[in-house]
Amino acid sequence: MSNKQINVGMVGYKFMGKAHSNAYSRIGMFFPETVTPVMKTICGRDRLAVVQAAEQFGWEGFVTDWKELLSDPAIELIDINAPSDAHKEIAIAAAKAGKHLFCEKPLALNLADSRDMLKSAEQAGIKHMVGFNYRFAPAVQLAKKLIEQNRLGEIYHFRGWFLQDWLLDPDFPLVWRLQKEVAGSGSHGDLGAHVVDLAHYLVGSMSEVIGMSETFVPERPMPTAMSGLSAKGSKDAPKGKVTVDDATLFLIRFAGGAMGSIEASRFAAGHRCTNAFEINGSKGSIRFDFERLNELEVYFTDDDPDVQGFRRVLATDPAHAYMDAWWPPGHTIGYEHTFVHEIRELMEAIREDRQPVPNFADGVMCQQVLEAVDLSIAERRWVKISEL
Ligand code: SOE
Repeated sequence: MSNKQINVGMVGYKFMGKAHSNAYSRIGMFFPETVTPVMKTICGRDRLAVVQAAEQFGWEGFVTDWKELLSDPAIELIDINAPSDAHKEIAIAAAKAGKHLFCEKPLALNLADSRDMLKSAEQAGIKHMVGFNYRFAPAVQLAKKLIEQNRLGEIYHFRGWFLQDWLLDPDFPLVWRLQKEVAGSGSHGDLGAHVVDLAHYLVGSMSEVIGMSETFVPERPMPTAMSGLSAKGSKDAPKGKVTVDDATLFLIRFAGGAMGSIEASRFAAGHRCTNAFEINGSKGSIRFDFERLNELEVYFTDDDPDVQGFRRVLATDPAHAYMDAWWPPGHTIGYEHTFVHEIRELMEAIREDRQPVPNFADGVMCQQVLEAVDLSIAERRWVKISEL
């Protein structure tokens, strides 16, 4: 059994609230050696909905005002997974109250806000983590290991794309993810942010970018209800303006010399959640597609010529990160496990008294790239990351 517990207060109870709740409740069972999160209090403004979520997800209590979480001395960690416009105020107040922080991505609506959040967290001396969960797929951990061990040699190319198609229907309602003042940006900040983080994690920092973006459907009917990625509305309802990008695509020069590209779209028919990358180096290549998240395809140039080709490594053996905690080899894991691993990293960081990775500094670095791309689009030129 773990010898330590930490009391959690969580703001948000929809898609990410459910994913995080599931992860908190799994840690003690599968990673008993680490700190165990205790699901104390969940917060949401809609009383009926939050009561239901508390019961369904297994939280001990609920509140309807996040400030109550901060004034409760028993709460040690605040988890923020409400829409992006709520992140900054809650995070800064929670840091001032001395609570550790776990915040969903994108960290804030813009770079300046994310820098303020990092500064407050550093001044308060608390632990801070940002929710880039895809790093925690064992196959992505394998990619990281192969690169660190120089088994791909010098890296020449990073090619990443995160494609969805849930906006194809022009009558799909104007949900919060399509409003700049609530979401910060569209596919770029929602999907592209994950790929930027993976590119940073695997290949390193970027020196300059140039991009293009498009909003294919500029107006949509107002919603009557929304939850997660689904929403209700009538096509005859009054319309509102979409104020974010539907798709964004950009080129990258990495500080280490590699070339890259990242594409994010919610209009890629047939792609439900294709978060994929390919990396080519002097000694080999790797490719990953989240829709097959247990696998990493690997190619080595020094394989014998008669067996050369991409091999499919099923990253489920105990040799792979986290897998000794789960099932016997070949018994695959899923999306929800990336959150369990992510929160396990946060628990380990608290246990070892170090910052978790990725933390708010990684969130800021990501936001800097997103904004550099926006600037390059506005000014139709290459933008150095150091300009921001
Ligand atoms: C919706 O586009 C979404 O759920 C994102 O918000 C997540 O960050 C991504 O993991 C999957 O798609």
